[in-house]
Amino acid sequence: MKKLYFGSNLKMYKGIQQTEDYLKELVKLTSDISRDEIELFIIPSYTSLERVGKTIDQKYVKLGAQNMCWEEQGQFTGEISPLMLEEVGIKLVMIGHSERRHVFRETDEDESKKVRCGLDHGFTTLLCIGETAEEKKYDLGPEVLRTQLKVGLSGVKKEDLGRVWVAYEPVWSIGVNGTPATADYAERMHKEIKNCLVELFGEEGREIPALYGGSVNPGNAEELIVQPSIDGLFVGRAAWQADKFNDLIRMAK
Ligand code: G2H
Repeated sequence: MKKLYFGSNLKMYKGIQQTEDYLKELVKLTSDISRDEIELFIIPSYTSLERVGKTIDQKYVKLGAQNMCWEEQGQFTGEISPLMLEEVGIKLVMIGHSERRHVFRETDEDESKKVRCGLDHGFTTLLCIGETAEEKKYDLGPEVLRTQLKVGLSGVKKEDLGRVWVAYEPVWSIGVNGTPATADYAERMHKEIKNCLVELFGEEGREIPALYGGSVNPGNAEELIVQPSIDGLFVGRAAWQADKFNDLIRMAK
């Protein structure tokens, strides 16, 4: 049975105490689920990381950061250093979320430097990719994903592969105004992703976990997760209450 990945990005929601309460409840509710079968991860606010890094056992839920600078220190006002993230003990860093790319104008080149830096600092590095509605309209999704993967992962070496994850999050599917991808469309894009990963890294590339994200909800989680090229679900709104996320995981696993 293949291992499944379930995670949530808390975006700019939940303060320190709320995050800790949420994580404690989630760990408790999912305590009977084998971590060999599912990998659970949560990406909260930076300000919560120090507290939950101490109070939450990452054997049960990996903790991640929502972004990171590619330099260790320097004149980078407002950025967060990999050394600062190491200090709080997180295991994972997310790079290139659609909101970073589209609201904060990050480029594939930026994501590439961040991915390399995340790996150099020992983090599992989750690269997010996805096409816009306009690109989808002209069926440019596969081409866009290929570019984002080729540039974003250009610094990745074979020995890093166990620590690279990819999330496919079509921009048009994200958030309150998003429409979830159909299972067929998501599978088609995930197949393209897997093929591209094999071109880049050989057969081992196929083992890189590829997660689907974008308006995942209790109504579509199961049909998405059973697709052969989808290894996990990256959930936003539908995961922000621990009991709801627990139900969704159990429905899908
Ligand atoms: C996309 C997604 C979470 P939502 O960011 O990965 O959010 O599920 O709320 O569309």
